[in-house]
Amino acid sequence: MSADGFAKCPPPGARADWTIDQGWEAYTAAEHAVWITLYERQSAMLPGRACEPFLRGLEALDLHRSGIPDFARINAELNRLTGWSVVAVPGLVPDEVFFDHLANRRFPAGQFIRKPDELDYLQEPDIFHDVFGHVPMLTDPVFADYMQAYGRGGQRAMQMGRLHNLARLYWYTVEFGLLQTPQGLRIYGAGIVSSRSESIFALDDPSPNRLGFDLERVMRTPYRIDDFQQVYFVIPSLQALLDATLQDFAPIYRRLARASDIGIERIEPGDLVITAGTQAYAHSGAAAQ
Ligand code: HBI
Ligand code: FE
Repeated sequence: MSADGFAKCPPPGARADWTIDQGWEAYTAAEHAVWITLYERQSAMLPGRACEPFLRGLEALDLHRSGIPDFARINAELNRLTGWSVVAVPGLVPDEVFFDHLANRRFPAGQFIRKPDELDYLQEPDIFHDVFGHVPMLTDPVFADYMQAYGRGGQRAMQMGRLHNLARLYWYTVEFGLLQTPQGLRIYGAGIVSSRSESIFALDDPSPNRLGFDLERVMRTPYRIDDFQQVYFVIPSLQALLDATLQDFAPIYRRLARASDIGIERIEPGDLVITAGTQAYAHSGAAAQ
């Protein structure tokens, strides 16, 4: 095992880059039914909540047609739109492997699907989170470039010992990001769009803070992996998000080495406050301990 808890070698049956065959023919009717249940639940609630690029991507890839999507089919369209493709992996892969795929416009997606009795709870990202949650945004040319930039930045962050800072950027954008639009706040983060309860909480609940996105501020903010977020960061546009990554991160990492983290509930003097949350949910017994 390496420091991040992963074996250095791919598991038996996986290739050197940790990819496996999707094995689409082997999914059972029960597994397809789980996809369809989740798809119908989420797609019904997302109009007016998810951003337009996500909803357009979902349509363009026709993700619901026959249950769990066949990567060969969606890759034909995804490749045509932005040059990205989806590759199957057994589960979480080591950071450097993950970054290498993203830097080459390949999104590693879990091959397995959650069980019918755990529709809302997941320890490792499955095919529904990865494909329904992440892949629609990869049809947007600007977001597609952002994900690649993140992959390229990963190697650099590891060399400089600042991976935890870069991982926060991923968390608060790719997983839990909100977008400001003329019609109001919309979701683009995969962790939100793939969750029934968080796609309501993130937009409507008075508990969390919603703050304007600032790259360095985000990199100083820890996150929670066990429950709804206590703070969401709002980007003014996908282009602004991409632009923020088109700079040398080395000076930022040097400043971060001397800066302290910002408490997860804090609102700082320089923050653009969209919602000052009550934190009622986080402080109630309902939150995970
Ligand atoms: N592997 N399959 C998979 N999916 C992820 O989202 C993922 C991963 N390995 C590492 C990782 N994410 C993160 O730790 C990095 O983004 C920092
Ligand atoms: Fe994810």
